[in-house]
Amino acid sequence: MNGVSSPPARCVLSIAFVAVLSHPVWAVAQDEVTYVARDFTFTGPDAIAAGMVPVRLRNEGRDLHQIQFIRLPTGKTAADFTAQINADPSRMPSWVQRRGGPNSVAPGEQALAFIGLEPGDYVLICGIPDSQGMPHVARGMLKSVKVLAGGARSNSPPATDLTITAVDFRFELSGPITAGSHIVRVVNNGSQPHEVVVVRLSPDASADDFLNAFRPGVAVSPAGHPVGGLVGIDPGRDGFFRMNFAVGNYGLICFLPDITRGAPHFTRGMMMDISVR
Ligand SMILES: [Cu+2]
Repeated sequence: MNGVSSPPARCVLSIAFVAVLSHPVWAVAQDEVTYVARDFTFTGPDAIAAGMVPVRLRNEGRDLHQIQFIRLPTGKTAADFTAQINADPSRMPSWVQRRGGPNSVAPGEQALAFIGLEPGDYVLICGIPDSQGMPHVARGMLKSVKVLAGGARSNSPPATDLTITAVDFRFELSGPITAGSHIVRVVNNGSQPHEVVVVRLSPDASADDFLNAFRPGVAVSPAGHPVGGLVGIDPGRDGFFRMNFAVGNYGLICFLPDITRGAPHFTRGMMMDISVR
């Protein structure tokens, strides 16, 4: 620009400089992102580069926690989301776009999920109920995050050797699960959002026993305890979670509410007993 030293150009430059300084400075996470859950907050990056994002959740609280990534559609804000949750904590706004996340992480534990995030405005929430049945998001467990285009992150999915397919209303496995660490792909081929909660069952207990013994806010029952999984994804989407399976019995459960009836999907049969060898 050959007019840099002329007064009008200098004026333009200084306005631009002020605009940059007054804009929030994002540290955009390009690699694995880690969020810490406490009762009842999330701390972690405010901005993430778009692509296939490895998301780690470290639970430093005393209750089970998850991160549900929710993409806000154009025209909706985190304040709109909060207003609707405050008005009716029992259901999510119909316009949320569920993008998954690490599920059901016990106190002192951590978990890793891989989810595809396109650019946009998001809220991270925990939908797990407290002992009064109130989802943690209604107690303030929500964080606004921006996903930004133009980063160096790839869209390549992680290598996986096991797929759980969710349909309305059951799970299908691509094959038997062997003991050891796996990256599990979850595909939603249904018409509603679905999640996978993995439960480590006590010897001789079934997923049904776990659900009969389940009480909100109590992570461990005589029948078993949740050990991970993938939070809700919309129909047609997939996501991944890492799980170290031991020999024994596990249950897969979807707790998401039916879109019309409101009852959890497991009441319509969306649970599965599996045996790891
Ligand atoms: Cu479901």
